[in-house]
Amino acid sequence: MTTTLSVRRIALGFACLLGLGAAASPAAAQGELTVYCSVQEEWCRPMMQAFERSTGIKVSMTRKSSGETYAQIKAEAANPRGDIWWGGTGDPHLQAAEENLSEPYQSPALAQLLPWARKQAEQSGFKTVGIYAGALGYSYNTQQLQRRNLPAPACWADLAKPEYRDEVQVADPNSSGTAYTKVATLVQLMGEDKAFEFMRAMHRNVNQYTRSGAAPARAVATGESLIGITFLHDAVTQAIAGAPVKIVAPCEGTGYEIGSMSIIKGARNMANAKRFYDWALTPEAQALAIEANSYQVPSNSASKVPPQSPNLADIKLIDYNFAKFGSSAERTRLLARWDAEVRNAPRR
Ligand code: S7P
Repeated sequence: MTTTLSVRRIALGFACLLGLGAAASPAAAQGELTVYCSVQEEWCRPMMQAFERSTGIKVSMTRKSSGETYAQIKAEAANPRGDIWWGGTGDPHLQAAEENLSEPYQSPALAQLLPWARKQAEQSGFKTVGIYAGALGYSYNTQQLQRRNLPAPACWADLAKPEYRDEVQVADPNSSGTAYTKVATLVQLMGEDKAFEFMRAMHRNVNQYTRSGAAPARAVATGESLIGITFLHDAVTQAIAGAPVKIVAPCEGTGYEIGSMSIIKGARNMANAKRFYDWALTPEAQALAIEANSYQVPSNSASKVPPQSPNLADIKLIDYNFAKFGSSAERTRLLARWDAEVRNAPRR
């Protein structure tokens, strides 16, 4: 169209006058991408750098926990600032999908994904997709355990015992996807009222509700907390770094996450968001996890599962109901109940 063309010519003229045409880098030529990243910073950074290197697209990345990122995307819905949300537990991605905060997309790579990752896409109307999986559990510091002459915990039920007063750390489920997975897991294992009774009893043993889900694994590694509830792969990262930690898949059984990725509805850089999406599902991109000491099970069937990853087949996993616990009504209701009955419960 003439108007557009003439505007472009004028803009080009100005760019040449200012010398911008000659100075433009290949990255600028390829445009930009804003990524909200919900895995650990140590994995977010190399992932974005590798995408920039392979495409020339300039990435601006913000790292936040899963619940916080969901809340940010919701708050920005009228004027979206992010293009793609990569990583973080699946439930808030599913809630975003239901609330029409994410864009449907069927990547050509879908066919290469493992069934659980494809199912995550199908049940959200292709508004999110599985990128990795990992089981929930806890770790404890073996030196501290010995020093305090305490018995080794092996079950969820142990974490409410009086001998572990002030010894348990876990994140706040409002900010953290890991901690919401814990709430949903206990509800599915015990029934809702019993699970809340258990969480109120365990509350007396909690020394801190952290913002980030993986922080308790680091606190266990340094001996700051005896026990930390996290995904097992986050505790593996600490064990491999040499920390004196023992990793526990609770005896009653446990839940798991399907770490997910979603394109944000109204993304300003939609084409680049789809490019990132396709790239992030390749075995080459998924292999970057191991280099960043992240030991989730990757979703592409051709990706190598790190030998250090907890073997999901050896863990008593529940049949986690992602449709129910990732629904807007259920997640909102359970978080409100947790705030009212657990967070604010007396500790003595
Ligand atoms: O990267 C490790 C990991 O455990 O972090 C993600 C988690 O959602 C981020 O932490 P929050 O609990 O703070 O939301 C997991 O998806 C991932 O496996």
